[in-house]
Amino acid sequence: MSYTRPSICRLCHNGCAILVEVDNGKAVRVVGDRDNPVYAGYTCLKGRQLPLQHSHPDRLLHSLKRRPDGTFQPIPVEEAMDEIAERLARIIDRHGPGSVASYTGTMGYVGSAATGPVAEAFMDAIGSPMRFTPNTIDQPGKAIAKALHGMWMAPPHGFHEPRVALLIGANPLISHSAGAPAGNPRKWLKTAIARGLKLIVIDPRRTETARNAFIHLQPKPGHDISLLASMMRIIIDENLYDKDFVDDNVSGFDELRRVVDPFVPTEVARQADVMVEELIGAARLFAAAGRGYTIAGTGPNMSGRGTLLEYLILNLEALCGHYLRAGERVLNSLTFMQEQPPKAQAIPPFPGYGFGEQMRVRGLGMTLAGMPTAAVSDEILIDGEKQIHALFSIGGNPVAAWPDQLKTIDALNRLELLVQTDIKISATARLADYVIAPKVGLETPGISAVTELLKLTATGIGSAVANAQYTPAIVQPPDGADVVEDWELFYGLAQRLGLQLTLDKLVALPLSEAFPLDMKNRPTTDDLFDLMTRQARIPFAEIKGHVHGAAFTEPAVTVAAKDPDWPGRLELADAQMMADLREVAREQFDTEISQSATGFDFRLISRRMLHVYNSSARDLPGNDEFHYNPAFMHPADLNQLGLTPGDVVQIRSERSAILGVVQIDTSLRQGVISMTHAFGDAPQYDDALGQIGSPTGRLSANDRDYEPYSGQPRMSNIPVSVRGFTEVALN
Ligand SMILES: Nc1nc2c(c(=O)[nH]1)N[C@H]1C(S)=C(S)[C@@H](COP(=O)(O)OP(=O)(O)OC[C@H]3O[C@@H](n4cnc5c(=O)[nH]c(N)nc54)[C@H](O)[C@@H]3O)O[C@H]1N2
Ligand SMILES: Nc1nc2c(c(=O)[nH]1)N[C@H]1C(S)=C(S)[C@@H](COP(=O)(O)OP(=O)(O)OC[C@H]3O[C@@H](n4cnc5c(=O)[nH]c(N)nc54)[C@H](O)[C@@H]3O)O[C@H]1N2
Ligand code: SF4
Ligand SMILES: [Mo]
Repeated sequence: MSYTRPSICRLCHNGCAILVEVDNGKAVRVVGDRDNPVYAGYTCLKGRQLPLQHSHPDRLLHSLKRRPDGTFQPIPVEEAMDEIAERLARIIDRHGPGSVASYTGTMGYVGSAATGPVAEAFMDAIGSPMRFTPNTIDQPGKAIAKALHGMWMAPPHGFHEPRVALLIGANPLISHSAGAPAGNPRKWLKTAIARGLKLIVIDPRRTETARNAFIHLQPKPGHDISLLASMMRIIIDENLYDKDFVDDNVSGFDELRRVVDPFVPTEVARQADVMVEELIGAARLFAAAGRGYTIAGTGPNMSGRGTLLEYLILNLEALCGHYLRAGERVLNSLTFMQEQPPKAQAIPPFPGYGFGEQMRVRGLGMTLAGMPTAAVSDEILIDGEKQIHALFSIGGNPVAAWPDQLKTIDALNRLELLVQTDIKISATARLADYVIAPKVGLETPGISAVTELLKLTATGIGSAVANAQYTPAIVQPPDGADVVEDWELFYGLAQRLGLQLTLDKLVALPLSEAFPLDMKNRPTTDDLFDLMTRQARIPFAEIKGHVHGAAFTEPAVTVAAKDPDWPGRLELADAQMMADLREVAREQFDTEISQSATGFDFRLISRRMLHVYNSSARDLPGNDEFHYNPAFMHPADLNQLGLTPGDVVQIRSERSAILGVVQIDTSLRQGVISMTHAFGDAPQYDDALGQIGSPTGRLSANDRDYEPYSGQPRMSNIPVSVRGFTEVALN
């Protein structure tokens, strides 16, 4: 029997509306769903390959248990849960609940909206605060800076008729992330530009996105903070800022002007190696536009001082008054959740770090971005109280994605218990005591909540228009498979440990009500969605009624006027941020934290490739060109080193070294190497780099050059040396 069903792609956070052709119970074809108003038929290469992911020969259809000799044996999932529960009880008994940690990775959120909340409920029930996510090794400065700056109680302009967009190290045409709304990024950008949007891009690489820019600044990496500070200096001195907005809603203006004083455009431009006319032009264009947004992506957030970077972005947005005002309509209100009614006034600053649970290392602790993931390996390796002895890694891949790979591997090997949920034997699964085989995308019901919640992280990301969709499971797992949803692992363990789970989140956002789960009769995923959406703005039943998804802009949501005598103001000059900015001026504008070692002539920067999603989708046919992650370099640099495309090089940082296969990229500036992360495996697999690539995370040290608030180490703009390497024969 053959039929076609609408669904949601859950391979990445873009949440495309798709049509799935099912033949004999198997998904055989995926195309974009033209009946969804937001996606209008859009998909990418990865989504169209979903059927291949489901039927992939390497896909795990049974859970695995590691034997003492390191090999795996299949184990029925219920039996695996019996054993894990027993071992967990012993660990908690001996070391306390805080010795159990969870890491919910990208697929723990993107893959299913139910995973995160149930994992959190489990950690609540055992009483451990040690919960980690990729957020603190991604763009943690966004959440922390918002607290230090204060928040506008209505949305920013964002995608609402922008006249200008400043994208700093973000490449939405490939990442479907920072800079363009959920949907078809290329089409959106093209349409916006046709309507008069001026795009400004700051990126050391002339990216797919930068090719559409009105102004592209192509600086050395790591100069974003000085460029932003200089732009603000120009905007203030030329009186280009939004004076009414600043007078009414902002404090710290004079202090900010004093602190940006050293960022003289000619000097900043010289250090960053851009033309001063372009820097001044970008500042003028940005401020004169009236409406718009600024957003930074992963690159600059990983290049040192991410919180300061994000703080300056908020300052620039406030100076230019890029916020919706009283009477304006909000087009992207949440659907699966209620929000505070929008109001044209500011919430003053509140603490963003320095509260809650503390780690034992580097003075790190809880922040508004979450707990510092970059410090987990230390917390496993350092003996004593508060040491982590058990880790649940759910839809994440620490060996591939965490900074300081060698330390991560040491740490995972030291654990008494490592449980990994994974669709394949990933680099992390290889080290696990138990690998739990999950259901994947089309085998599970889904809601598009992850996509819509993204807008809460910053301006210029997430949905432009409220869009919501529900999908039932479209296909059953393959015959004979013994697979569960990720959340069912935690439910099963809680049952065995006699714990009561209470659901109080939608994805990662707190609900105002908590729902105890029935611990006798296992709820369905749909039951969980029902509970999580009790407070939805659009009733869940109504969302379900639109099988292709729909835009829910009615009833209209409008921004209310400021309360009389409201005192709240956005803060431009947080004392700590201004101290940090003064230090950048002293460092001569490069976010150098330690440049002790010499001989590191290149900077390794991050980038994403369309056919992979971190370490997911790497094994799909996808892009025929590269199954590994090339070390892209400028042809002149290759020439100078006497290298030709396809050569193997050794890339060495102060911390460690990896191999790379060089390829030409004329879109790069000289002196940088651009590589995608989350490829490769542990060192003993390095020789396979032609097939599996190399892990750039090995080049980061987690205890040097780290961001003081989130603990995020340098993961882009890493000083490295490059030399030819002949010991590996590629086949
Ligand atoms: N196809 C695909 N899509 C993805 C992912 C994927 O792996 N593949 N990953 C997803 C994830 S987890 C995330 S967080 C998002 C990230 O989404 P983005 O932030 O858009 O990620 P990138 O495409 O890597 O873009 C980062 C850019 O920063 C530039 N850059 C590097 N260092 C610097 C610097 O110091 N300064 C400046 N100005 N630029 C710099 C790089 O050249 C690159 O163009 O993408 C998501 N989407
Ligand atoms: N050097 C460097 N390091 C980086 C970055 C960088 O730019 N440079 N980017 C950082 C960023 S932004 C992020 S978000 C992190 C990502 O960090 P992680 O989230 O830890 O890494 P992923 O590779 O996304 O892990 C996804 C895992 O889930 C598995 N998987 C796939 N589908 C499913 C499913 O349906 N269910 C389950 N249970 N598992 C599934 C995959 O096989 C893989 O093992 O990496 C960070 N690391
Ligand atoms: S952009 Fe993301 S959600 Fe859309 S088809 Fe590609 S992988 Fe799926
Ligand atoms: Mo990310």
